[in-house]
Amino acid sequence: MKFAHIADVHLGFEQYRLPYRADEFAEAFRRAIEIAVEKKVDFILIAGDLFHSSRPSPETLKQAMEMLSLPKEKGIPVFGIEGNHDRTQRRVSAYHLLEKLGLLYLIGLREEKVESEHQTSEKTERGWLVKGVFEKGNKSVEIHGMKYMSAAWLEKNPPKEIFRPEGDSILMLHQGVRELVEEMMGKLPESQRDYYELRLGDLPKGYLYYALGHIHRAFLTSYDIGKLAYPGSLQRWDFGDYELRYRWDGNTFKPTAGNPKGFYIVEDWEPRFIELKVRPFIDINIKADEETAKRELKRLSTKIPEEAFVRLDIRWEKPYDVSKLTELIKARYVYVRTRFERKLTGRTPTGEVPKPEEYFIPVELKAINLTGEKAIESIEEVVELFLGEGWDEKLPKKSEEPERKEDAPAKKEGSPGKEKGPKTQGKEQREKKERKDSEKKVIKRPSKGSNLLDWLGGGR
Ligand SMILES: [Mn+2]
Repeated sequence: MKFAHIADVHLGFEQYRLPYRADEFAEAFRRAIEIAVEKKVDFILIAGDLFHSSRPSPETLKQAMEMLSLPKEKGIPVFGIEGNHDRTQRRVSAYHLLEKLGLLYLIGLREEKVESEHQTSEKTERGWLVKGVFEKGNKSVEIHGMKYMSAAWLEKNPPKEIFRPEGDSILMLHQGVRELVEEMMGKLPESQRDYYELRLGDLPKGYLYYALGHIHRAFLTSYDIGKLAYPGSLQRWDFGDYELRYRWDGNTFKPTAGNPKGFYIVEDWEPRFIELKVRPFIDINIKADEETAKRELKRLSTKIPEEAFVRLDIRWEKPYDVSKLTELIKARYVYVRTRFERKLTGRTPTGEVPKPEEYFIPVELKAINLTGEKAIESIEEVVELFLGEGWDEKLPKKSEEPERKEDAPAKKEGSPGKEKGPKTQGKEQREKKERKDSEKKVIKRPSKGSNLLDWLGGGR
């Protein structure tokens, strides 16, 4: 028995608002399907987030239909579950459409019973549990699973009560598992609940393979008598999902390799990772003055492939024109992020050296950090920021240090350092509004050099 395990395809994702990135996500899926077919797998699993959106465009649907026709022509069944990106609260999702066309068998809890060449249904108190079935010679495999569910739902409906392995079985889920997320990204604070919905022990035992999706980094381990795997996204998700990271140690760049992208082919329950060649993402971190940054980036630029996407993360004490730096890097896309890292020399009325958080209200801090970035997206964000709310906000009193978002671990989807796009503005503003009400006490700003323009002028 041989099968492919693919997840987090994200068809239709125009990453960084670049339409050609959606084509590249589609291309990676096409390659994965072609390889699976070439290697003559018996069936293919898609563990959620085939689509980037629950309402894919006609063009995206057409891509999915074309690519899934390939295994269909060869008589290779494809089993799928919906992920958090492409599930719907309505009765019919894009997956139902693909199923109707005979391109995919949807697994999970459903209102109606489904019986087909590769599906069977069991009545449960939560509805019909539709399972996948594959038979070959005298061997048969059952594929259990369901779409992405919230932590709250899973608490009321433990997977152990829903799923029981029967013979050789696979469990397919699109969820984050706390222990595994922590193994990949480091220990998470108790408050950080949106990275996982399950604990490892919540997974029912006795399955030979746990085909997971949701975490965008490839990861393989064992669980009970089986193997547990996340293939990760087929394309790089963001600059936290880098191919290579160059970190400045004060003197030189230290390179670190990231994780490969691809999927698994599992033969006799033994998974083998199939790497796909995808667009390289390179993350460069530097903290240096303009002259050093220019010299070192020029030296580094010879190592950057032209097709790469590059993030240049600059920490500076005094701003300078970043366009001089981006010119040095010949890459397809360069995203610049700048951050102030400078000791303040001013004094608060009490005579202490203040922290920036005490000096500036959150919206000002944000504007300071964004100014100097030349990427279109950031400029839009700055404009939105200046037009938006938050400017009448008061400084927090000293004891209530505001939460520093930069220090929070990666957002969902396993991605340290995910950029905040303008789309998150609404939410942030709401949060600020809520915070505003709770902050009544105000400290006085130091009289000199305390406004935004003074700060941007630097070098007091
Ligand atoms: Mn995903």
